[in-house]
Amino acid sequence: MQVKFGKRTMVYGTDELAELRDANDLLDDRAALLARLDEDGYLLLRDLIDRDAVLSARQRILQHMDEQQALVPGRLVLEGAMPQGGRSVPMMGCNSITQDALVTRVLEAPELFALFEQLFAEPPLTFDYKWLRAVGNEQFTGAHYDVVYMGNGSKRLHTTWIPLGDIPVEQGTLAMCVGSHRDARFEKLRQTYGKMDVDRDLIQGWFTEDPFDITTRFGGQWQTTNFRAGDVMIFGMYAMHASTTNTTDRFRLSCDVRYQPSSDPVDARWCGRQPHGHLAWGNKGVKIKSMADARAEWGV
Ligand SMILES: O=C(O)CCC(=O)C(=O)O
Repeated sequence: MQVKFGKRTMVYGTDELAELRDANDLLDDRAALLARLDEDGYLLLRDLIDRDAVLSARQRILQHMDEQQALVPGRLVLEGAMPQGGRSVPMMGCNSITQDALVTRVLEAPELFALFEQLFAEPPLTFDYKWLRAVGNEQFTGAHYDVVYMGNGSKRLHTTWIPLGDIPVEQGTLAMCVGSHRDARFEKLRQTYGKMDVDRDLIQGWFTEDPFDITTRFGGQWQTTNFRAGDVMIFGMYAMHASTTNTTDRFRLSCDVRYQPSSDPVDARWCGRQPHGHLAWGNKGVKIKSMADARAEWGV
């Protein structure tokens, strides 16, 4: 099936955009889960969070967007219909919608706490800041490592990507470049781009908008899947990821949240009752170095 990934069209289900594999059969085996995370760079767990809870959170978020007049008036709220040429609606942070009880039930799900306690062999903590997204038509996320945004604390920080609804690939799904977290060909990338912090180094965050720019230079394989409400994806700070492009007329709702062992240092930007967020990056008047210039300096 043809889908859009960044600005390219490619065929999902082939080597250029293959299928993620789930790790559900390993769920009761900590050593096997850790080995899979090390091997693949991610864990896809189907139906981990109670599906009805995810659908209730979705409905609450759509109601909120309706109140903000972000949806098409008169169209069924539950469809998440976006206005013509609909842009993404930012709802990130620690705010009334991310802290709504129905939403918190999912973003700070007991199922996630139990899973991370199993993985870390100690109680986890989660950032208060939540990256809640309603991604609009023709919008996508470029390829990046998360460490450039949130690498000032725990080295064992993990991202959990939560689809808030059933999301087919053409609506904008998370895609992983499998192999990027450990293949030797990515080492120079890890030692250059991977050492950056967007607030300290004032550079663009995305390494590239072109998925093939990664695979032709460094290798790895892009993989994604059709997600269902209840599924989650877990990965570390050095797993290159992006999203496919939303070519539908409905918002793609998802949230990415972070978990780490509670005894590790914490990146203060993302925690507290009113997390500060980025310190300089994205602020008006702050000059940001282009990724093209940075890449020329690094030679990657
Ligand atoms: O949902 C997206 O479009 C991007 C997600 C992401 O970059 C992340 O989970 O770290």
